[in-house]
Amino acid sequence: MPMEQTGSRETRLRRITSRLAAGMAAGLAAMAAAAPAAADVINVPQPWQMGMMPPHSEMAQNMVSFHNGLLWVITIITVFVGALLLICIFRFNEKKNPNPSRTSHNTMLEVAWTVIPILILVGIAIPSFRLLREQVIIPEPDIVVKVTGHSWYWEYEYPEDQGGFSFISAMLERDEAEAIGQPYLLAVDNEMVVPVGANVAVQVTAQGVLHAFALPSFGVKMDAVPGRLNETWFRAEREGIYFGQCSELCGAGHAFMPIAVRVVSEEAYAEWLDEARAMFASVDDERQVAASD
Ligand SMILES: [Cu+2]
Repeated sequence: MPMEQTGSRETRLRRITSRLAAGMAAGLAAMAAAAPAAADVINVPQPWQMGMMPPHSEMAQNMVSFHNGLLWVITIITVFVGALLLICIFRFNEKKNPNPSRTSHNTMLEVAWTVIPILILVGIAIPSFRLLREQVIIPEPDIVVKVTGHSWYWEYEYPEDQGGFSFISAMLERDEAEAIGQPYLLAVDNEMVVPVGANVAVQVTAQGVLHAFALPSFGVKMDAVPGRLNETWFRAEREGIYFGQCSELCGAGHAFMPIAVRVVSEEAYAEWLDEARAMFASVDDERQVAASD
């Protein structure tokens, strides 16, 4: 009996070990297969993540620093006001302080509680307006891309001098996204492609309903309004694939119109332009048929 038990335990162990080894081998193979695409992906959301998405442009970096600085200001003010309230409640309640002071004016104090908040607000306003200026005043663009929000997908248009084509970018289904090692609900079939280190001016509009073009890694969020052309810009500092989402509650497909930007080297961009020109120049008619379905 004990022999038999040992025997079966050994068999079981061996079976588990071999299964584990096979599983690990399969896992490694899957990782190796997924690695090339997955390695390009930057800033994939993780469960229970907190704070801002890691910045990957100077603008986004400045925005995150400003946000973190403000958090300190807010915290100090809240703690200070909270402490004053607690002192009032515990030190000056009716029991502890039955004969309250009759003072109704104190010029110094009144000047102080007016001037100090003004100084704090001006201190916040200066870096805030500097940041707004950086966003609003678009530097000399190296490339221009027109982005149109549709219900519910994005369309990217590269003007005549850069390619003269447009294409539709639609979300991939779960199995398609997994097959290329990209996150479902963010991966798309045709990414917007831009060269690294270039000033990219983005013209944003929409057809039908409001959308918003948002790319947190680059500090970009711009309303896409039908009949209006808004403009924003970004400069990506690192190659890779970046994701964003429509940030205007636009309807039933709002969660299913992700934004994906592939940042590549100058040479790779030139190559892509050639390929894209050949590929998308001829699909215009097909697309119109598909869109009217
Ligand atoms: Cu939308």
